Amino acid sequence: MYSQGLIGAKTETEEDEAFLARFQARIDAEEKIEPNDPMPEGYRRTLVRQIGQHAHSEIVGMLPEGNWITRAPSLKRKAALLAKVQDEGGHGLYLYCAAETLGVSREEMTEELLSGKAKYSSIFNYPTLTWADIGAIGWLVDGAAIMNQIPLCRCSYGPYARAMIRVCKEESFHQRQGYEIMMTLAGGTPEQKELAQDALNRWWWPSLMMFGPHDSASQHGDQSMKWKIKRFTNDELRQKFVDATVPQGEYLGLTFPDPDLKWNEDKQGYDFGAIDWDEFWRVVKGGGSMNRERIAVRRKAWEDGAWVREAALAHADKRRARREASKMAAE
Ligand code: BYC
Repeated sequence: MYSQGLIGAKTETEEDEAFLARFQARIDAEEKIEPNDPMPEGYRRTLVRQIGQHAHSEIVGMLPEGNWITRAPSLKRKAALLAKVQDEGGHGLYLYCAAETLGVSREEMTEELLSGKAKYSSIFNYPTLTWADIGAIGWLVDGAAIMNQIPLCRCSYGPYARAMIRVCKEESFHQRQGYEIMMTLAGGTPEQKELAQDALNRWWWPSLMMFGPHDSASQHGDQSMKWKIKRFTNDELRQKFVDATVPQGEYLGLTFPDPDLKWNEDKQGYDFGAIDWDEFWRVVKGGGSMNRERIAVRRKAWEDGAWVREAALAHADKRRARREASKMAAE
């Protein structure tokens, strides 16, 4: 089974029944777990995996949209897109910091991303072919991200939960800017409306895949729910997303690429067609049309930035040496 590396996993933790029960009692009492608190090794590893994947997704997620900054149709659109992409860089940094509180370094996490051991969201392996894709990403991809991330503000691990509060506020702006682009295109010329429809057709199913495999195939789901890292299952969040998004698409006058999508009065939600899980796993395992390019671009950025990291460390060393020298002189 393809599985993400678990950086820095300690194997020496002693976790007897009493220790695990005490930890679970804290979780059940809705206490936040903080970096220096005792925690089961599995809890730490699950968080490193999830927060690491989340951070990588934000950073890789800058690429498909960054592709359109120079071609945005107006100064207003360019400024908004630039701000959005910068926000995503910021989200990646908060999340790397949150993961670092669990004893892994950003360098280690980056190496796992570049070597292909660590995953990032499947959605960013699809290409952005037209300007309408920027609207569809904001509306659907950020919309799905918000649906997934609002509950993470109540995650049991304090640093992750607190990072998510600001991330969600910014994602909400991203979703609105995307929907506003879609409204403009859908209310524009027939050609513009056609671009919006084409983008919805291409981004709908990959957006549903963002929530992860069916609950029955979700390896980590049950344990993460028990530890209150996740508050809803993959399928629950996917259903909430469909229910919230379909009326928004109808308001735009667009149609969804799913003949089985229909309102179900009994469950007070939409039924929808089968997801192509073969496509999902192919993309997750590196077979999407953009996987290679995304990693190649990240590798180049990491290598090109080596001198900046070295200079920053040298500068910090110099300042520390100066501070110590002046402290000794004063004594
Ligand atoms: N893509 O047991 P499961 C964003 C993997 S970015 C790739 O259900 P879990 C944004 C999963 O890692 C959005 N892989 O896992 C940025 C596991 O493999 P490993 C990113 C996926 O963790 C810029 C295996 O499948 N958001 O917001 O319980 C612009 C089995 O899955 C995917 C987050 O990362 C996928 N879609 O649940 C715009 C949110 N789905 O690790 C927007 C935080 C599953 O055993 N993450 N896998 O090798 C989560 O909430 C959870 O990790 C997931 C998966 C719901 C994604």
